[in-house]
Amino acid sequence: MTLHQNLIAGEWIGKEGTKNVSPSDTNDIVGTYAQANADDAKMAIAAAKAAFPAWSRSGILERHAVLRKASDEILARKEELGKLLAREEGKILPEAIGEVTRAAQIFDFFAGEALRLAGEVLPSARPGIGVEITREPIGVIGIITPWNFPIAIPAWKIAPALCYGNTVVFKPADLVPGCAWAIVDILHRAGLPKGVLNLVMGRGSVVGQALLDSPDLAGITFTGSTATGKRVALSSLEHNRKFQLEMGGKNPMVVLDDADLGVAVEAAANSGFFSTGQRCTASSRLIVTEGIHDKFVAALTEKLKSLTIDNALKAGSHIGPVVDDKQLAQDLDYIEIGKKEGAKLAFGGERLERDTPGFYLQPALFTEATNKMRISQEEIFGPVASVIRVKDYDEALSVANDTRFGLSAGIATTSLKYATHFKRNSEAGMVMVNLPTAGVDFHVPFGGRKASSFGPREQGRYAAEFFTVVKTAYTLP
Ligand code: UN1
Repeated sequence: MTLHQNLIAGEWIGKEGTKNVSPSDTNDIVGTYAQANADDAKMAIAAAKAAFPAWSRSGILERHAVLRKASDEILARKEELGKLLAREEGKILPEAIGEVTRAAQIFDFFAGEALRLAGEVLPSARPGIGVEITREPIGVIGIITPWNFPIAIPAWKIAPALCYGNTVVFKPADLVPGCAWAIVDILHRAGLPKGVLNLVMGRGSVVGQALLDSPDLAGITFTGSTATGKRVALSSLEHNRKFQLEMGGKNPMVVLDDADLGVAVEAAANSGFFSTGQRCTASSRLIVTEGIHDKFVAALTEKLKSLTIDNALKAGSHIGPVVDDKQLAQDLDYIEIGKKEGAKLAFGGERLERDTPGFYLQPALFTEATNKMRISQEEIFGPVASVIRVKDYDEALSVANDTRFGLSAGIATTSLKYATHFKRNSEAGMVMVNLPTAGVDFHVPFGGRKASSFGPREQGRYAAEFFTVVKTAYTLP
């Protein structure tokens, strides 16, 4: 099998590889991917550092052209890349193709942003003096991405980094090197000068740690667990560099008595279970008022019964497997914890056997949960959600906000009054009315509050906050 190598200073290098196994079928080897070591990471950082002066001064047309070309190729290959993504991560093919399309849209958006770089000119407080405010790239950026969005999250970090003139060392999650390799290959062939984008695939404890320990990174942008995010933060303070963190969620989905039942059930099923619940924007707390509670639980249970859990590549699958055996063990563990805590397992929660050997889990729905339970407070990251019964909107809002996280929050209601109040008073970075908590646009800010996020927002024009630094220049002509 071809060895997919790391890209360092414009050269594909690396001898030893590990096998990338599909969670839908553990006999399906997606590919062999080189494992970088700490020295490779250091070489990659040095290459990015050497490439920075020229790239930071490169013309906007050059940056535009590379990002545009990458977008075109990703879109042209969306079926093939979608299949690769579905095979290595386990989300179903239509979702995977959707994610690849999103990656293409992100590159397209930032290709355009390269042409729209702007600053401000202001009069000084002192007559005769001019003040200019400009944005400059920050330097070498370390990009550390998770396994659950193998192409979209790398895209939404790499595209703005390059657009604004930074150079990059990219460390994808060890479980999903395939899409990471493909996107780097595409950008490399699109004409990036050597060293501008470097790929170091490998273990977090080795390659990720080498990035954290480096004094030469100007910034690290990270999406992943809260525990690792904290380590990124502490090491960044040590090295005086910028950092941007997107971490966990425990997103609430409120369902009020006046909700359209069909809308509420669709939103809850999508939020809680699609993409196997493996999204930091997933909702695992369904906070439901008394009047609609029983109808909602019955309708959601019917919906869950109708879903097909099977191989990500199989036509008709609604939900693919859990990503690996470790995550499956964690999901099953939380299902046991929920039962012990006194929640009622109303549906699912069993491991499933399918034609191909994989990590299949029936979606699990708990009822009679309270917000104090561990299943309501800790991020599970699987197809497990609980219904928490509340008496009215006020209690729903207070339960929704009673969490250490604050990424996304949803409400299903036909009341303008409650929708408006919820948008204003939810302590989350993103609020969804009559929509799932997950599934975001590519051109608007993404991010959360409290323990979910740290630093400037990602995506859209707000991405400039992290990927550039502002300069204020005074001139006496
Ligand atoms: C989405 O819900 O469309 O890791 C995106 C995650 C998020 C991305 C969610 N950073 O799940």
